[in-house]
Amino acid sequence: GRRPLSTPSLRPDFVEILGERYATDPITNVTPSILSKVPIRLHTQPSHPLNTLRTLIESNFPDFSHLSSFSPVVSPFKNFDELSFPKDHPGRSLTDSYYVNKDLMLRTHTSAHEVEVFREGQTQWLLTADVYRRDEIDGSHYPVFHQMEGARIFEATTQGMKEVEEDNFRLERDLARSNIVIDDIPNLSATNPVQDVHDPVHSELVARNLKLSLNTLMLRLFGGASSKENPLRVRWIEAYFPFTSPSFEVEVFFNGKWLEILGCGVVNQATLDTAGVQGQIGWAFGLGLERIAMVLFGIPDIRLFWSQDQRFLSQFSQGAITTFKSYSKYPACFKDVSFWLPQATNLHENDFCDLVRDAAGDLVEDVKKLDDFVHPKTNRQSLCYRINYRSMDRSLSNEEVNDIQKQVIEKLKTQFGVEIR
Ligand code: FA5
Ligand code: MG
Repeated sequence: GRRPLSTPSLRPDFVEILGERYATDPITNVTPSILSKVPIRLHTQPSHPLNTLRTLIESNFPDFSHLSSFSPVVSPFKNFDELSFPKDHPGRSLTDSYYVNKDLMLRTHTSAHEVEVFREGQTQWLLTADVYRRDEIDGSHYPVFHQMEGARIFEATTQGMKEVEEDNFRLERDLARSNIVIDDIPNLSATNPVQDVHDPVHSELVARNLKLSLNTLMLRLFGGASSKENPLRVRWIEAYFPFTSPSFEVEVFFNGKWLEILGCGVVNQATLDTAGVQGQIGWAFGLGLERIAMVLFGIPDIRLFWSQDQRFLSQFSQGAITTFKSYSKYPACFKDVSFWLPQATNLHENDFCDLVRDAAGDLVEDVKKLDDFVHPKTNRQSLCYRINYRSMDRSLSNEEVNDIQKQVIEKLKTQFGVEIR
C-alpha cells in the first residue's frame, strides 16, 4: 500500500502554544501558520463582527452562562472518545485534524468541552471558541473558524418536565406572533431514535424545547427584514452525531439560498453520566459563527475575518450589524505546479494546502487540483495543482508571487521529496 510521508528531520523539538511548551513527536502536524492564529481569539476582539455576533446570540439567551476562555489544546479523548466517537471515525485522522503530539490536539469542535462544563454544574450555558480542522483552501473554508456551543439540561422528573412544557408554551406563543415559516420534521423517528435510557415523553418535550429555542434564535438573527408577505424560512433536517440522539441540522433561507447554520440534538445520556450529572435530560447545539457572520455582514471571503486592514476593521463597531462595503478586489495571480511523488507515497490534499498556507499565509485565495494520474509503468503518481494568489489588501508584485511559489516548490522537495515536472 501507499504510505504517508513524514519528515522527522524537519520537525522542531517542541511547539509553544499560549505560553506552554509541548514536546513534538511523529504525529505532530500543527504548522507555524496555524499556531500563529491561536492567540488571536477573534470572537473577543472589540468591534470584530464575530464578537458582535457572539454577543447578539448571547443576548438571546440572557439566563445562560456565557463562556469563552477555554484553551484549544485538548486530548483526543476529550474531543472524540468522551463524546462516543467510534475508534475509526475519519475526524480523528491526521489528514483531518491538527495534532500537537500523540496525546494532544487542537479541538475540532466546541463539543469537546461539553463534559467539563456539565461537570462544573452548569445547567444552561453557551461556549464560544476557535476550532481547527484541516481542509481545502477556498473563499468559504479556513482551517481555523469559530463555533458556539449551547446546552440546557432539565430535571428528568414530572416537575422538571412541567417547566419544559411551560417554557415551550411561552416560546410557541411568541413564535406564533412573528413572521417565521418552519419546515419541521418529527422530533423522533425510526432513523432518528430516542435513546433507550430516555422516557420518550421527556425526550419529545426536550427536543421540542430545543427546536423552539433555536427557531427563536434564527428569528433574532435573520428575521430583521421578515414580514407577513415575506416570512423567514427555517428548515429542520434529520442528522447524525455520535453524541446526540435524536439529532438535527438547521438551515435558513437567506439571500436566495439555504444556509446550513448548526447541528444539535438531545444530549447522549453517556455524556452526562461521564460528567457526573444525574437525573437530568437536555439538549445541545453547535453553530458556526463565520457562516452566519458572512451573510449577516455581507463578508464575501472567509479570510477577511483575519484582516488587519483598517479598511476592513473600521467598518464595524461593537454590537452593530452593518453591511460590509468591499474595497476594490486586487488582481489574481495563478501559478501551476506539477510534480512526481516518490514511488509508493501519498500526498493528501490537506498536506498540500497546509504547505501552501505556510509559504503564502493569507495571500492564497484558493487551491485546485488540475490533474492526478499514476504512471502505468513506474507506478509513480503525478499531481498538478493551480494556486490562486491574491491579497485582500493590495496588489501583489510578480516578484513577490514568484518568491512564494519558489518557497512552495522548495517545501514540496524537502518535505515530500517530489520531483518537479
Ligand atoms: C459539529 O461540529 C458538532 N459539534 C455540532 C453539534 C453540537 C451537534 C452539539 C450536536 C450537538 P459540524 O461539523 O456539522 O458539527 O459543525 C457545526 C457547524 O459549524 C456547521 O453547521 C457549520 O455552521 C460550522 N462549520 C463546520 N465546518 C465549517 C468550516 N469548515 N468552516 C466554517 N464553518 C464550519
Ligand atoms: Mg455538518
